[in-house]
Amino acid sequence: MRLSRHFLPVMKESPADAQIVSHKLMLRAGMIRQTAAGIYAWLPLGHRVLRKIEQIVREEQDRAGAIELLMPTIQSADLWRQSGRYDDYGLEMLRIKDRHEREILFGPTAEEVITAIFRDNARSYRDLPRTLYNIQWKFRDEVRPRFGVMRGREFLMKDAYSFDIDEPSARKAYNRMFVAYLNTFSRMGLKAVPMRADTGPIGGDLSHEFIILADTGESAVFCHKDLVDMPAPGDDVDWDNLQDIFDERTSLYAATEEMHDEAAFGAIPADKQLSARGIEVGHIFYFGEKYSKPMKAAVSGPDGKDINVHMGSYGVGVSRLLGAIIEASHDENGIIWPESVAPFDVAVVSLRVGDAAVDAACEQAYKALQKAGVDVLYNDSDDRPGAKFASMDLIGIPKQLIIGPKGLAEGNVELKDRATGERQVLPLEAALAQLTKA
Ligand code: 5CA
Repeated sequence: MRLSRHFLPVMKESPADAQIVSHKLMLRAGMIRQTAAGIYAWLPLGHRVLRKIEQIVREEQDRAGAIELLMPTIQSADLWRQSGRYDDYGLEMLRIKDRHEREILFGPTAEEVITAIFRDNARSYRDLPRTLYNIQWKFRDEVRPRFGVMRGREFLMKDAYSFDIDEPSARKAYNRMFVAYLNTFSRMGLKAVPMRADTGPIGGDLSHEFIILADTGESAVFCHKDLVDMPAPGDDVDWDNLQDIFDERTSLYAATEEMHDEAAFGAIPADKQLSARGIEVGHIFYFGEKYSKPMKAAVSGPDGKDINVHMGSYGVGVSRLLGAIIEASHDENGIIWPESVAPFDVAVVSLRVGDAAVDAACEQAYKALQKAGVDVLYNDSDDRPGAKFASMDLIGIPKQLIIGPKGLAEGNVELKDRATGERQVLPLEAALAQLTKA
């Protein structure tokens, strides 16, 4: 992508209406623009990162055996009457009437829709177990939308739903999502701690929130320090037998404010007690027959008798994750993207556009990197070098390949690492060899 043809409206100053660093940086880096309270347009740079995050979430769902589908954003109120949640859900639900005065709504979550789909299309115990997921926009009319994409009204969520014959089988599905979540967040460079959580309007009695520790987090959380640095399990696990991993991760104390037990927390050795603030990036629930019973989602068992399916639901805040990653990874100059979610892998920065040697070297680098499958942003704008450095640091591309007339005269370019600030001076070929090695 050539910057001269891109749409990247970066801002020098911090916008006054943004309170936390991730919101400020997303606005300054030209990633999002608010179009109404809690509603954002995703500009090209933000959209690229959103897609990368979504893809990691998707790959880890697939690995855990979940199957992707796509449900609509608009749902019928009738379905919510079947589960009994229509009146209970309250003001957060955006209720709409169509031209025939029929009641519809913009989905805040999709338990009802998926339960109806499963009910109407699954017949027997042989259709179980299944976990279905989609990545779709949700709307919640939050009282106080704030902190940019962290608490939006419209936001992108991955929501998965599991269907099982009984509770032991449903717990296996829960454990699979539990492990998939640890792997998902770890691939984004995040340390997520699973914590016992309140189930709120979704229901059920088993639930974990996945929390990223950050001072700007909206929830107060309490946990054993050893949980924070536990590495993710990885994909080399037996997906049907994850109980040991689940037990290992849940035996140490970890709870959100609503579930906090001061006595149990006090029993942890004092130097291991961690009381912090956190960002909820995922939330998983097991609620058994809460929806299947009122909505009559049953399958015939081996003996021909109907059995209500046991269900769980599993959410990831895909758009919220952009904010969470930036909160966890930035410095005074801007965002530091982990390579896995960076909008581009490399920025080629020309220090003198119009200089024949510089232009030729930049073109050569740009083409070679593109050919090697590297996502590259070619900064061929006519900004001054200082402004270019500042904007490339601000948008957080992991590697900057800086090409100027002085260096080239000596046969060199500069390769800068955004995270460490480390700079190497080396011939272009050597720099390209480093950037294209797998
Ligand atoms: N049906 C369940 C699981 S699919 C559910 O809706 N769970 S939830 O309410 O906890 O939402 C799932 C995730 O969406 C949360 O963990 C959070 O990361 C994200 N989320 C929730 N509300 C918002 C919001 N207003 N803005 C951005 N992300 C949000």
